[in-house]
Amino acid sequence: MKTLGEFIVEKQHEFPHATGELTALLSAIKLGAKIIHRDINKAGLVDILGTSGVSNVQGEVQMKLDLFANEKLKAALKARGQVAGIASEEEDEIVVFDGEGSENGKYVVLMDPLDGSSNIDVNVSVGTIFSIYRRITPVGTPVTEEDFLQPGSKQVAAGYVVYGSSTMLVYTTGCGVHAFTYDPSLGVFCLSHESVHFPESGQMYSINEGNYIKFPNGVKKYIKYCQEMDEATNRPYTSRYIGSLVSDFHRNLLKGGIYLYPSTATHPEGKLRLAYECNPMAFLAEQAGGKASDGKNRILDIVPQKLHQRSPFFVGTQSMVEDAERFLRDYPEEQ
Ligand code: AHM
Ligand code: MG
Repeated sequence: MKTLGEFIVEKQHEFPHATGELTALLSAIKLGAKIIHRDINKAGLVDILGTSGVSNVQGEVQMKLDLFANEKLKAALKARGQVAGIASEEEDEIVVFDGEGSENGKYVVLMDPLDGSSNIDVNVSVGTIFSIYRRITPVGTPVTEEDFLQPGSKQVAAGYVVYGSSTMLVYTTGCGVHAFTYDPSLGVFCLSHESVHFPESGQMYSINEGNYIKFPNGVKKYIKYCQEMDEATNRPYTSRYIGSLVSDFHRNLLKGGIYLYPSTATHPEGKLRLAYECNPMAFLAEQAGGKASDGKNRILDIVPQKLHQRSPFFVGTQSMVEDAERFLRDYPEEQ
């Protein structure tokens, strides 16, 4: 049995100038994940379910557990000196860490502390998503928004924790994707899936079909394609949608499939946030032999203009994402 801590230290040699700082940073995330795991598992027993009564910058009601997860992760990251600041789906602005030498941290972390929050109260899987960049501004000075508006291709590491039937942490540092299952009795994440790869082909599509009427033409046609009978391509595909990006992505990664959150008539930019959701998932997808796109462009090439920027999102098995892109090209909007 190999623990996450052991595995990360072992992998350090893949980075010729490694100083151990990224290792320490990942272990802060690991600690945050354990705390969130513990509290999610007793959420029904303590007064932590339900809404907090406040909204985040995007006007969405924040659940108490969202805020809790945000605070715990922030504290874990601040306690080590490697992180100079964070940006979070739950914070309006970037959070610049000050004091205790934080300005000497080389890294910034962008995170969605608890994604899929509408699922919390009904005991359905949720997840934590994180994305790590090397800062652009000089070490020793406070970080600025510029450090957080880097394209996803600059990520140093990214990953997620899925709090499902078991809790798993999945991460990449650009050398493959590795998954660790949490053993609560030991309090450690154990390596369970090394070098995870999307299967060559997939048979699952994940999309909120309730929004069908609002989808672009190409997406409507692609959904119909998924539902058609065709022996050669094993269609019709199976539809699976949890409404929790981390869980939907995780299932598709292991079984083969595509997750789609396109633009809609009411949300032309889609729903998911480029920095907190799309970029980390795109980095993982590519590292696992998959693909991530906004329908036209590679997600990791998009240069963000705003912190909370949204993007249409198509991610999963490479051939399936390419099919979806083709449908978007072939069936443009009627003028
Ligand atoms: P959140 O960050 O507010 O939780 O929203 C993101 C979630 C994703 O996890 C999920 O895939 C999607 O929103 C579901 O949206 P919808 O309910 O519109 O299908
Ligand atoms: Mg989210």
